[in-house]
Amino acid sequence: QYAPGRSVHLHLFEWKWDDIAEECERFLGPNGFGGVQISPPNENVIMWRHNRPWWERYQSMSYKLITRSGDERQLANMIRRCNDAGVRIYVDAIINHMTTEPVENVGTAGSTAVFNQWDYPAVPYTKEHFNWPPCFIHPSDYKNDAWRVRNCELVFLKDLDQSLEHVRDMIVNFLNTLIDLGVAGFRIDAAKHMWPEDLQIIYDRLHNLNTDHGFPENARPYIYQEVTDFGWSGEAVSRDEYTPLGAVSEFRVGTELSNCFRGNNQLHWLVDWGTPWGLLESRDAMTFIENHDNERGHGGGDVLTYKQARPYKAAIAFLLAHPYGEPQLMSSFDFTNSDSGPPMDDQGDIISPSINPDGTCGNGWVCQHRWREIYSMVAFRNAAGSAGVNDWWDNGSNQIAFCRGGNAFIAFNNDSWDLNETLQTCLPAGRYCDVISGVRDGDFCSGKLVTVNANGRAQIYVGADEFNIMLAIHIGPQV
Ligand code: LM2
Repeated sequence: QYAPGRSVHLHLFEWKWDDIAEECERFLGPNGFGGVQISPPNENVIMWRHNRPWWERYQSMSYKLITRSGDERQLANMIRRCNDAGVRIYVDAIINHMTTEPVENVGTAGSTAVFNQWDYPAVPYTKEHFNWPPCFIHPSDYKNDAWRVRNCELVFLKDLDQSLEHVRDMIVNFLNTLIDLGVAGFRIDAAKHMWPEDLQIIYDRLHNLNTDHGFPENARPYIYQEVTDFGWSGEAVSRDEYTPLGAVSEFRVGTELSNCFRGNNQLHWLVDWGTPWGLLESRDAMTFIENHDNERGHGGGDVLTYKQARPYKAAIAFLLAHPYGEPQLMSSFDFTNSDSGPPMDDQGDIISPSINPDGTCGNGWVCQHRWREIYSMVAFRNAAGSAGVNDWWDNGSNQIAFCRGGNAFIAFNNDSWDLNETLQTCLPAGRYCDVISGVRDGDFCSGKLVTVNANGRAQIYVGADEFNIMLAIHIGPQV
């Protein structure tokens, strides 16, 4: 559901609605980003006991639209402003469960609950709306028992029974309220812990997207479901059970590309990146290097993050340069403790990111999306459009290059010796500015200049010890 010419979305993890609105207008819209995934907008339990961890937002108290990110008015305003800037909003939807916090008992909208009675009056949910009797998911269930994965509690969170009409109604009302406010779709949190047939009924009852926000008539929400399935032998719940309903988060992408760009698997094998690697069909796959969980070691998966910037940027560049999948980027706050929440003051209020003179973020925010190598590759993907991969070249080791139709060309060098070759770039003859090593300012290029001759060929150089391992050029607007 992107606006025309856009192709990448970005998780602005724990950002406030007012800050997202500003970021859409001043950066994301002008730089061609297609969408933003926001943190859960519904009321969660406040957990001072753990110093307000990021994960309190995965403990729903009600569907009231009030959180640390802002209230309903701010949410609505942000969605309007982002849509006007050409940037769609996708909501992280927590519909599998409710909070289980046993000590603290006040939510971000002021609601209370009686957890040991399964009583959430602000929804309302009572005991009969949960899977009963309660049971807990054991690690072995993920291999042996799909029923328990779906009907027992995920980390003791109170497990809703989505086969019940009342539960479906509450969830559908919540999601339709957001659609009417102008969102373009949903990340379905913990989808593997719910039955596909129940989710199908919920999805079928969702409204069409709001035409007042620029969506075409009869447009359906884009739904991507979080299903961790690494294809290890004997997963009880398979990603393939969810592809008939919507897209699925393809966790293998981050694992495989992290492995490649760490130097543990040769880049030339990427010549057949996609289903031959055991990945989902491209149209079913929501792809990413890291998400908010595995970035900090929650939920398994050993992936590259902003903390290993050089190989991380290369993995992101490949993710965005290759046509496989619907890519999502992560924008993080800096952390050392995997439980710590976003930058906040003594009241627990989130501190906004500041913007440094060079365009990067301060106040504890990493803002990978403002790193040149990353936002430049967003423009690259937009320029490449729907073209496939052509003119693949490799040296049989860790130097690779390919074109996207006649619009875009990229080369990577993950070997310990220089890449210095005359390669087919597929671009019209001309002088191009490498968008990885610099920016173009009028006629001036602050990075490498690449001269493409009448045959589309150019001398490509990526030294083994350079700051980045890739070089990228494309037609159309460069940033
Ligand atoms: C998800 N996808 O399926 C989210 O991506 C993930 O971030 C969520 O876990 C999880 N499912 C539930 O929505 C996070 C976090 C957990 C945390 C839960 C609930 O990774 O560590 O669990 O949110 O806040 C925490 C404690 C855990 C405790 C639980 C319940 O870490 O030890 O279990 O709360 O109190 C007793």
